[in-house]
Amino acid sequence: MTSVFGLVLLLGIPIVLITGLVSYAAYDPRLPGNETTPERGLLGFYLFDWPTHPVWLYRFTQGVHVVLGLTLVAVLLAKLWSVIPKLFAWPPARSLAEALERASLLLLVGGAVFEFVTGILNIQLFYVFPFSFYPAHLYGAWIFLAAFAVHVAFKLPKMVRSLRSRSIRRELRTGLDGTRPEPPDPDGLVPLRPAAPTMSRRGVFAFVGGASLMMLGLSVGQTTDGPLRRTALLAPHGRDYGPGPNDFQVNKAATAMGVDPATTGRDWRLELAGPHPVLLDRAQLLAMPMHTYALPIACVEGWSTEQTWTGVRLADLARLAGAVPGTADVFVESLERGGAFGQASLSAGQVADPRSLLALRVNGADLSLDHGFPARIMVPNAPGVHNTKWVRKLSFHATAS
Ligand SMILES: Nc1nc2c(c(=O)[nH]1)N[C@H]1C(S)=C(S)[C@@H](COP(=O)(O)O)O[C@H]1N2
Ligand SMILES: [Mo]
Repeated sequence: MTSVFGLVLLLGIPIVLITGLVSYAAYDPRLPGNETTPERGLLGFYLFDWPTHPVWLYRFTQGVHVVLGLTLVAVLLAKLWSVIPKLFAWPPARSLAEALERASLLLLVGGAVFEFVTGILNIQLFYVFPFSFYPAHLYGAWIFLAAFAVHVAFKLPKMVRSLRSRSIRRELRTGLDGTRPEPPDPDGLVPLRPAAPTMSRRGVFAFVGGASLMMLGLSVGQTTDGPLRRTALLAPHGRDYGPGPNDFQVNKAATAMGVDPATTGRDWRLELAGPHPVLLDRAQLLAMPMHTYALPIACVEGWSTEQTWTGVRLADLARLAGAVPGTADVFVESLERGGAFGQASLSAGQVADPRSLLALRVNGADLSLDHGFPARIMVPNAPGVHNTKWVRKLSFHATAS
């Protein structure tokens, strides 16, 4: 039974790890203002510039990261439960190899629990831990990854052997009456004098599998648009967000982020910094060539939604400020005071993509204040957190190569 849970985790956890590291890369941590993990050193490596094609990629990878992570919670708990006697094994080690293995278990179990707990607290926006989520979740992931690799190296042969030792099909046909305790094993996982079984193995699988499917079913809807979205009962955000065309998910409301509505009115100006600094009001922006694209907002918390945005191309704004699209990245600053996401950098490739907008309207209406009025960034395939709302200033810099 432990091996079956182990196999499911062996298939699932690498996907959660890889999509998580992909998400880190999608933040483009090399660019100024995107750095959320100081002193990351080698652990902050990434191998490629985050692309703007296909537009749904981050929506997909981050949806998988969060939804699959939630789905695996029950399997992880069942796996830990099934090996709990090992936790208390005494003496702690009889050989150096065993000492190494047990030390790796501490990091394995600690790392897994830490990653799942911080991840779930984060998607619930429940910041009870006294440290910053991003560096902690990243560093925790590397520790967990190392311990996971050691554990797989130690246990893979045993897992294969025990999976081969009996027929899964026969096990699934065996009810409580036919359930027999495991024969004693050299590892001491099996009780020496087991009580009569109260549950069949297939019953345990049905229970754990059912719990996993329930988690999946109640959270996958938040990655879709359409009727399925209403089924995402485990998604923490509310369901009504604003009037008509603006009625879709809001991450952080304007008042919550200290955006003074007075600063978004007539006196608002967009500041363009670059070789030729420019100041524009909203009417001047609306007089520029407008472009409309359907682009998703894909939050690191797993939820995503595609809406139709209208605005000015970032490339046009770059040219207006005297920069050359394709050779300049941009540092975006918002009106927000105090929030962590009031500024972000976009790469030269993101600025140059014709679908990258300073959006003024959504679904045919002006942006609502909560969706970023007077203007917000919308970049294809960018993590939601880089679609800065309430934009105040864009600074174009020649990209360091
Ligand atoms: N200025 C500012 N922009 C921001 C944020 C913020 O907190 N402040 N949140 C970001 C995050 S994390 C996401 S997922 C998107 C959500 O956009 P929405 O609230 O319009 O759905 O906005 C992004 N833009
Ligand atoms: Mo987000």
